[in-house]
Amino acid sequence: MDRTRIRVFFKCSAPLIFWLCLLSTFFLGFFWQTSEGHWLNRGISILCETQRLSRNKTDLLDNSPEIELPRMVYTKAHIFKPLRTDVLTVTPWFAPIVWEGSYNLDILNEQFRQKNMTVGLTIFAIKKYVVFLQRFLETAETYFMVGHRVKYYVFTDRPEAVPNVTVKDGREIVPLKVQNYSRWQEISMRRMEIISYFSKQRFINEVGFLVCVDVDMRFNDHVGVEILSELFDTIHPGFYASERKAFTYERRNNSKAFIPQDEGDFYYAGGFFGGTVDKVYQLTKKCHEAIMADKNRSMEAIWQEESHLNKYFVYHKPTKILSPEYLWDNNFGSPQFLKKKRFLAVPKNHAVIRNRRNSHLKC
Ligand code: 4GW
Ligand code: MN
Repeated sequence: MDRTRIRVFFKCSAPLIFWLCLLSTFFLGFFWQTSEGHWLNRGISILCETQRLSRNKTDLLDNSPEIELPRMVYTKAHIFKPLRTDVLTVTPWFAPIVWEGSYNLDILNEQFRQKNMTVGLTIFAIKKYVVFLQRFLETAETYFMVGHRVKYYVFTDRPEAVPNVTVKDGREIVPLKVQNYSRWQEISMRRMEIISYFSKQRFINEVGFLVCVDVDMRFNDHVGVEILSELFDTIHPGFYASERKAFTYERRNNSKAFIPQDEGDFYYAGGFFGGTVDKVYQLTKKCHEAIMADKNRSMEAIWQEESHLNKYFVYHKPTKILSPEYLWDNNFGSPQFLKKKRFLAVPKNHAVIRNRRNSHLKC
């Protein structure tokens, strides 16, 4: 009797049980898919994430380019024979200071060649300063980054006045039109804004390093890959031996360029700095912002963008420093320690070209 009852019960409810099972499987599946908070689900996604991350890192390890030097024969360095004994060749934060005789160019050239990079050189030739272009570019072809790829970015308000200098294979002159400003201080300072803008828009896709220099200059000796590093600047030829108090930093404390008397390492020149595109972008952007902040309070730093650059370097130490060999002016003579004058100021006919500052020429 009981058995038949049970059989009848099952016969009647079997379809119901069947549908119930089907429905619950469906709902379980649905919640499994959607509930991010489910502990099992969370566990699985964490597992996937770590696997994905570690796979990316392994890819990086496997694909990072190897720089391997060929057999090279050269005089080895010697612990008790410093390459230069007369000048400082490293800063207390371990940045090299580049002097003639302190580096092996063959090693550096080979390492750079294997990186397969192009160097961008930015110059500004606004208004009358286009007259400096011909000699600048010709001497750069003889001395600047010889054997490597170079893009000369020439910012000018007169692209038609950029001379047609023939350049070697792998090198190119790129005129870029910019507006001119009526005040020379503005022309000088706006370089920061323009370099930061173009770094983001263009340079980052075209070159590995940027070198940003004045145009009223000529190359007079080798300037090569020994200068390249993440962030570099040149010691100003007027202040290489000066004490801090003699540096012409901005000393008014309401300017963004203000540097207190007891801070600062060197007086850096605004006419020769550079680095990787990202580092030059950060530097020029920050200097431009500081210049604009000053402008909004009707201030202008004593040496315009050079003052802001010096401020930046107090708190963002350069990774390499160029000796005054890389930015010299014959008005400072020919001191013993200066083995080469690689990049020289072209004397300006101030009456014709400009009517400006000479007070840097004190030493
Ligand atoms: C005064 O009349 C002027 S004009 C001061 C700078 C002028 C100027 C500067 C200019 O008319 N056009 C121009 O392109 N520049 C750029 O700014 C040029 O690249 C130049 O090398 C740079 C800095 O000016 P500068 O070489 O005359 O500055 P210092 O004397 O510090 O080297
Ligand atoms: Mn200059």
